[in-house]
Amino acid sequence: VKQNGATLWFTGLSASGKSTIACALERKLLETNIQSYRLDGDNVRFGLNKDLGFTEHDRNENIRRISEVAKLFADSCVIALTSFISPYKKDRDEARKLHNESNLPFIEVYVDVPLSVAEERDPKGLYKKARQGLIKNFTGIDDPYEAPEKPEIHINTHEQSVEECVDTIIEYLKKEKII
Ligand code: GGZ
Repeated sequence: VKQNGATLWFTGLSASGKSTIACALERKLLETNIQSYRLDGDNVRFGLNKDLGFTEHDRNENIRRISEVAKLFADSCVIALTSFISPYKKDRDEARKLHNESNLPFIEVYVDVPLSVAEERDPKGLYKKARQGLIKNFTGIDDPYEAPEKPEIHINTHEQSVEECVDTIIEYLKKEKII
């Protein structure tokens, strides 16, 4: 199957649903033989970026490296799905610029959810630890999250099902003739 590459850049709080949606999207794309590759904390922060933590400087560098890797995937005609909090607007804009310079589509997907909902989900108990002061610089608690102002796609995992979110993204990709 001949396909064009692109990067779908998911951004949102911890427990917003970025990875869940990227995972479901990957499955859906596979059904139509479209190749995608997911980059997330599990395969990046434990390897390529294992030297990085969660200071502002380290998050900047985390996102910078991920942007470069995503660009390479997109350049090889794969759809890169990145699921990182990427809390700083500047870093996401740099990622976008990098893709623009190579004429590769960059689609920012804002996975929006109220902090209270993310905190209630708390699948790993990290919000609780952050509230107790056991984890410092936790996004949304004592570290910033700069919400995208004009994301290409804005989904709300609080009000939409995973299926609906995936359909919204698929529709966008079709409209833009990426798939
Ligand atoms: C935010 C943290 C932190 C701090 C550990 N702040 O829910 P998770 O566990 O699986 O997703 C979070 C992940 C965030 O890593 P990213 O690479 O996406 O962050 S960034 O884009 O800002 O560089 C969370 C866990 O790592 N985690 N400490 N202090 N999330």
